[in-house]
Amino acid sequence: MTISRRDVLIASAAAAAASLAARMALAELPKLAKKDTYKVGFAQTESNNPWRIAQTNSMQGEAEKRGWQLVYTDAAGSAAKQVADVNSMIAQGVELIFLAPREEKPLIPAIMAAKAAGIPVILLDRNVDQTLATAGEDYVCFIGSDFVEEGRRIAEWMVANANGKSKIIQLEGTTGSSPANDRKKGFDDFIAGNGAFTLLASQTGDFNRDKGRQVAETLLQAHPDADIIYAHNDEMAIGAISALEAAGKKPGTDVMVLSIDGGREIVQLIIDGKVNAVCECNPRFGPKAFDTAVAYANGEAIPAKIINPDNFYTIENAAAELPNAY
Ligand code: GYE
Repeated sequence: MTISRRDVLIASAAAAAASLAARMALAELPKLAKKDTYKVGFAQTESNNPWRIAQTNSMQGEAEKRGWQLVYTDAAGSAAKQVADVNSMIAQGVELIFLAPREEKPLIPAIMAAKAAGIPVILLDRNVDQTLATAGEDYVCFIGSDFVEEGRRIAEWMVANANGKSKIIQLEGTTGSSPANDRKKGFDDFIAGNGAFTLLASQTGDFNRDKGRQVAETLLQAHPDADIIYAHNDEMAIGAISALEAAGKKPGTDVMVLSIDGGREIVQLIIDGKVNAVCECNPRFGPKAFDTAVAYANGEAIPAKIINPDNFYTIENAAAELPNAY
């Protein structure tokens, strides 16, 4: 068979059209076919605390209830592993990926790889850098708490209940993660310009109990006059309580302890008088996450952000709410 110049022209025109179509498809969010069940992925970021375990249980329980196949990975606190986990889910042919991105920037390539492979992504609990990826275009939506609001609620309670306490140590979450950025912003913005309070130090404890303890220990040595500790999660708050007790101080009395997450352990610590106030961060994602995937398959308009409701715990309601805490 001979190939004419005309054949070559037709073939190259077809190839150009195909590559244009592929590029146009890239500009659009991948669709999800309407089906009864799906094979979906859940790329968890780490499993080193009760909040993560509650979230994973909620996702696995919902998948089981609906008879969906769930490919589960745990990045063990490494953004690089989480990118690899998403790539492996793509290779395994999942139809949708639920992603809890460890940090705002490093997970962008994973979102783009899923998009290029035609797999829609729903972000769970942590968001990504909004200048680098867009809801409705690169990923379907974000489902999670309003972290700025969580930090603001803690600051508001503190200002109303400080009783003369005023010198604050802040233990930040994982550097570069959206809850750490936003919980700091909500809190700092609320006290900015309020001359009664001083932020003595603000340092990361990586959302981790032992790192929280170590950082609190160092900061308490540098600032022995601190009388308020605000931790971005329960784990670091519990670590800080150990540091306070080791320094001979009474958490909850000598030093006000404030936290976010609201697991059963910290709610009990409110009852015990060692913690003063906790803004819950709701880890019960399963029903909403799966409902959102179905709504997306049905062609419904999905909002860019779906916000989970958060409880708030103090001595006023801790005993009554203990059974409801995760
Ligand atoms: O507060 C923390 C967890 O991203 C909202 O991450 C989540 C946070 C949560 O490891 O305990």
